[in-house]
Amino acid sequence: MRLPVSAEPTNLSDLNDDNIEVTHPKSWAAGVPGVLHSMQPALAKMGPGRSFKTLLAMNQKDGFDCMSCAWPDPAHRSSFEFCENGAKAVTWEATPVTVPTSFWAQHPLSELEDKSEYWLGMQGRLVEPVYKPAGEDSYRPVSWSEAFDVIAQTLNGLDSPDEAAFYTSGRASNEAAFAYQLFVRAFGTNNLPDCSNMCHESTGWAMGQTIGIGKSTISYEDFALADLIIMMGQNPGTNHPRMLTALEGAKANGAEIVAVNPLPEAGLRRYKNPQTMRGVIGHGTDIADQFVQIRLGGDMALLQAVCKRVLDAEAANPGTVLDHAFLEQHCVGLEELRQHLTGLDERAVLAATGVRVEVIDELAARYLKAQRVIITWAMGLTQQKKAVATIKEVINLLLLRGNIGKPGAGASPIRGHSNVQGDRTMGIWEQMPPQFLDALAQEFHFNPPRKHGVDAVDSVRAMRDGAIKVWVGLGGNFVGAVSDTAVVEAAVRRTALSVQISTKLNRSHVVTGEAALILPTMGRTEIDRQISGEQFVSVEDTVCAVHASQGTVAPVSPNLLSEVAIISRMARAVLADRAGAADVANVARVDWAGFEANYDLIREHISRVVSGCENYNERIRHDGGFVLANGPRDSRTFSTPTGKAHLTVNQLEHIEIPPGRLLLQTLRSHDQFNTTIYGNDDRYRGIKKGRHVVFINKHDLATLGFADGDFVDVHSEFNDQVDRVLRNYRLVVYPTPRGCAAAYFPEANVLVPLDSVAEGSNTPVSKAVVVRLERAA
Ligand SMILES: Nc1nc2c(c(=O)[nH]1)N[C@H]1C(S)=C(S)[C@@H](COP(=O)(O)OP(=O)(O)OC[C@H]3O[C@@H](n4cnc5c(=O)[nH]c(N)nc54)[C@H](O)[C@@H]3O)O[C@H]1N2
Ligand SMILES: Nc1nc2c(c(=O)[nH]1)N[C@H]1C(S)=C(S)[C@@H](COP(=O)(O)OP(=O)(O)OC[C@H]3O[C@@H](n4cnc5c(=O)[nH]c(N)nc54)[C@H](O)[C@@H]3O)O[C@H]1N2
Ligand SMILES: [Mo]
Repeated sequence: MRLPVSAEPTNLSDLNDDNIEVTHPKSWAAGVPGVLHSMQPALAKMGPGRSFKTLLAMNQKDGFDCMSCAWPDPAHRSSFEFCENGAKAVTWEATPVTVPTSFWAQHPLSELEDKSEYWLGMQGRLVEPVYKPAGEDSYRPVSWSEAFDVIAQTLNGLDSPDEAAFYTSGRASNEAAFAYQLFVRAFGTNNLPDCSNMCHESTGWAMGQTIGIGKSTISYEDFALADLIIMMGQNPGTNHPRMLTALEGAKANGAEIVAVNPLPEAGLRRYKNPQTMRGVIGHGTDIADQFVQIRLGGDMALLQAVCKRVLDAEAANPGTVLDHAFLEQHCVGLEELRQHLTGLDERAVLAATGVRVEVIDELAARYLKAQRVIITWAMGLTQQKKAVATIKEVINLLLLRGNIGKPGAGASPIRGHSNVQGDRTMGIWEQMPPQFLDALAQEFHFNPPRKHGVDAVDSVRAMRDGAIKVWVGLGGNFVGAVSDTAVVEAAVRRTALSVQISTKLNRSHVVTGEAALILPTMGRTEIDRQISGEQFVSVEDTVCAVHASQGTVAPVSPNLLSEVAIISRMARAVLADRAGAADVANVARVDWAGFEANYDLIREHISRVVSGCENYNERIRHDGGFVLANGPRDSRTFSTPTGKAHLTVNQLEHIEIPPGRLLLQTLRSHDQFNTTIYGNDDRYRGIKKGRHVVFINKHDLATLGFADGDFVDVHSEFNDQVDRVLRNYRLVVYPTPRGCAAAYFPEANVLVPLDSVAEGSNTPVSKAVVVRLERAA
């Protein structure tokens, strides 16, 4: 099929931050208006053929995996298994608009630097490799082989392989991720930071240390079997819209649902399912039976208070409340936890949570009544200073009544990027365990480095200090996504070379090293034809199900390479020159050209290296793929040092808000995917035509002497002398708890100090920034 290729980006004139419109927040999410709304731009730009080829193939067994989140597909899929935001993601990628060759000469970097993420993304798909030599202000088109030569020369000219870092964003397929980490480790470093460092890293540590695995202990079917689902720190109506269908199903089976969130998010309240008549014309389903409107960072206190009530109930009626058989056989630490919680300061709990005692009692009563409980969570829990400890409290609460490893119960982090979990399984981590490295060594006959690499925050520090000189990004937009924008921008500019493997332009292409390369790649919607025929890739969703994904539309340009092809060619170019070392020669001799020609060859290696992926090529071809083994879920096996699940004691702590200050969370609007801005509206929160807003409680407005609609400068306060500020933000009165404000990321990353990180996971504290408001000049 020949595609209509146009150089015309979207008209940007209707995006105007000076005319922000504010209406009432919505109380319901999704529904047919949402889906229809989302189809309009797709139909208009792609034409009906390309639209339907993508939208109808999304999440189908022979189609591609939607890249908008890691929510799983039900076994029985309707022909419409997609949501508004999935449709936006697909439309954004499958657009036939491309960046023309003339663009690069017309737009020097000094000009592109002032463009917004929205403008950059709207220029269209990248279709040719471009290079910005050191000292020049513009990119210019280069051939693929020139691009790989630049990378090989620069990497091989470094004093140590640890002077380079290789980032991964969670859209890379399992095949790309596996090939990438092999290349990086053969090159000689574990510097493999990834988006997960900024996302669910706290989850990985908390779950790993308590139950021996950093992944969800439930499967999709468990939602239908649960009788209580507690959703913490998550906005599914925008970020995991298909989850609402599972919640609706759970409710139909009698489950109760509790939402714990500072904001009354639309999807937590009512859901109109576009796939049912009730959703089309009816009132929809009321989702939450209880809404716990918690203060930012108050979850640890809430969870401890509920655990305490569970233990008190047991003390009042010994032998009837806790799951004694489970605790005795599978857990350690009960006595210490009991001791610790005896001294729980209830006043501290009320101060931290900001909720009334009856609200906590009600939640505890629901928990005690339920036989099968699922707790889900996302960024509201993970991006906190005490995130790891808080998630350990989630595990405590579940363990007390045996809610792990039985049907309809478990701990379920809801992951963000559609393959962020799979990338980890494939070895994208700066500190993969020795078993993985041993298997890699055995398979490829080389000595992978053992020294841990840098994560996201530490890689910024290393670039800032001149210790990392080359940055390679497999997807993503690190400059836009990580905290402390001014620091990361200066850090990246210090490097000798930055390389981005990308589908579309973003901030990481315009804030660069001295020299810079952009390598354009195919997206997941596109047909990936290689010498041996059409390829598929594989991905893992948030409940550990691994399945195939295959594009359905022609690539936007014949000049594009797949991610696997780019990585294979990069590996060949770089490793050939390093093959002096005998063990590197072994990896240089690996059939990289074969990897590119036929992804089955990569999967053969995966099946021998990655535990749980045995017979990968065969099992990935099963209808719907396969589910990875999971000790806690399948057999209540906990691979901790004791072989038991650990109840843990965590010291209660919450952030005191100094007088006259607010605690600010940074979150996503309905019109964005991370740093990708689809539009300037946040429909469910009632915001139109602008993103420069601060949501604030009406009492705080009065106390601080402001009015709704006032414009302010937002200064963050941290124990360093740096003034971090966002200028000219409109105050919007909003039902957020007192003392708790909110603004959109990525803009608000300016305010998040690099050194403000979660204890134990090094994740930026994006959900609790102390700020001061000043009237805008
Ligand atoms: N359409 C769309 N889908 C996406 C994404 C996207 O940007 N757009 N991003 C993807 C990615 S990578 C991820 S990680 C996920 C993110 O999914 P979410 O975690 O839902 O994303 P956020 O917008 O960060 O929302 C955080 C939620 O936590 C709440 N919260 C904040 N602080 C606290 C707290 O202290 N306690 C509690 N209990 N709640 C709190 C906020 O009010 C908000 O509802 O979504 C994925 N899916
Ligand atoms: N303040 C604050 N900061 C945050 C967060 C927050 O809540 N608050 N959330 C954090 C979280 S949860 C995450 S996951 C990170 C996200 O960090 P990243 O994953 O680095 O950022 P994205 O915005 O998802 O990356 C978008 C870019 O990926 C590229 N891309 C899209 N599809 C493909 C593809 O198929 N292949 C390739 N190679 N490239 C592709 C496009 O060029 C696009 O511009 O941000 C984190 N930063
Ligand atoms: Mo994420």
